[in-house]
Amino acid sequence: MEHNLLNVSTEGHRASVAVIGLGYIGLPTAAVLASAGANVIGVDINQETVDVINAGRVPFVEPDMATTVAGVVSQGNLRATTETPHAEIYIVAVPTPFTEDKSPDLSYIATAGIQIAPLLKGTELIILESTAPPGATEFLAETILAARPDLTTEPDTSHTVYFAHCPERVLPGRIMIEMRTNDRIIGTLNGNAGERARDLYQLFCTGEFLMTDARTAELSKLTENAYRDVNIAFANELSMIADSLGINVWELITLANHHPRVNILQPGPGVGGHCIAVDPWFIVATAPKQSLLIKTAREVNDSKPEFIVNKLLPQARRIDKVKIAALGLAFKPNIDDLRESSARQIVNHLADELPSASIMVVEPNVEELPAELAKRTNVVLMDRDMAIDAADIVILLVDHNEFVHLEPALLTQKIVHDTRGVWARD
Ligand code: SAJ
Repeated sequence: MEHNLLNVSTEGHRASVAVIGLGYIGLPTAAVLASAGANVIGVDINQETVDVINAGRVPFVEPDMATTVAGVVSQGNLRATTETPHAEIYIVAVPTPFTEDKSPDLSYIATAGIQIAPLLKGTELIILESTAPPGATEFLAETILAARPDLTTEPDTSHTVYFAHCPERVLPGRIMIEMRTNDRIIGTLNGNAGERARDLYQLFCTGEFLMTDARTAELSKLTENAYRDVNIAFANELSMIADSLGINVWELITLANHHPRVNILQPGPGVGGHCIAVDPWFIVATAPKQSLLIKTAREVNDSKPEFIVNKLLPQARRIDKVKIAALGLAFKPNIDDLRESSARQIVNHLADELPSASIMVVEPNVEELPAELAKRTNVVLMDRDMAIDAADIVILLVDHNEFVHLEPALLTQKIVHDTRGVWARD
């Protein structure tokens, strides 16, 4: 039976949904909604992104997304545009970066609001999906109402616009699965916005729907990522303690994790990605006096790339024209996402410190180096075996499958730094 949301418009057509921002969350959301039968218009400022999608292709790698996008575009259920259209439901999935001083930058949310405002007729539902500090949904509503004083958030009038916050919690690499199966938190700002949002997500999501207010929904999303950041910081701090004592941290954690109530995460070269390395700062910015542990955890994780570089430099400086194979550039295994990547930071730092070195980057998930590395004369992108063969020092930065299942003989007579504990567990 077709869900009634697909028929809610007064003309008897399927409800139109505009997804603003076709990035790592907006595009899969638009695709999954369209594959559930909704009439979806994706909006992005980047003409190239729009063209690629309209051609049925994808602008970034995410398992299983390409086939879904190709299908919904060819069926006409998803089309992309740079012009914000009128829609009955808007999903705002724009970036929320932080500024130099680590405070949240809500300018993309403001711009989305300013573009939507003139199109509204009343009764539309606007869902903020972007991860944002408590109060951001109110900020979006205020931005729109400031531009359209004839509209209101008072429920049940023909001029009411409805607002909800529905944070996404999908894991990059598993987005197409988790989008359909994860539980979803839905925060209502006014009226029945939450119920309407739930009806929409129920088109494709089989998870449980957890209803709350917008501010609690905003803070829950940040809490989840801060929780993970604090736990990774514990592992990273342990790795630095163990190093100072000459103890193998991987063995240490394996032993401690045999305790029935201990479950320590894995240390690494730092915390990357655009979520865990960013979101806890939104809590710190909102309640600075109360978030001492969360702030310290961020600092511990942010200090880890430099710790790794400082371990490697003295060895590298002892070798004339040293050759370093740097395995991995993504922020985590088996994806091509280089955002806030610690591996990338480490390679840049090494390249700064070792001008006469040859740094051979191996990243099987990208075809070219990011611009800041491509322009360096001492960094090249290379095939795995060739790089390792030529290297004096091998540093494992990302546990991509290609590196985990490496022939151990390749590493004999190399100086090896394993930041992920893939080869160094024993
Ligand atoms: N990492 C470690 N050690 C670990 C686990 C992770 O060093 O034991 C590192 C990873 O290598 C990576 C970083 O942490 O650099 C983050 O990776 P992740 O896999 O923990 O998380 P993300 O950033 O890919 O996705 C997170 C998820 N949040 C939680 O698990 C609480 C995901 O569910 C969210 O939807 C996503 O953030 C988001 O968009 O906010």
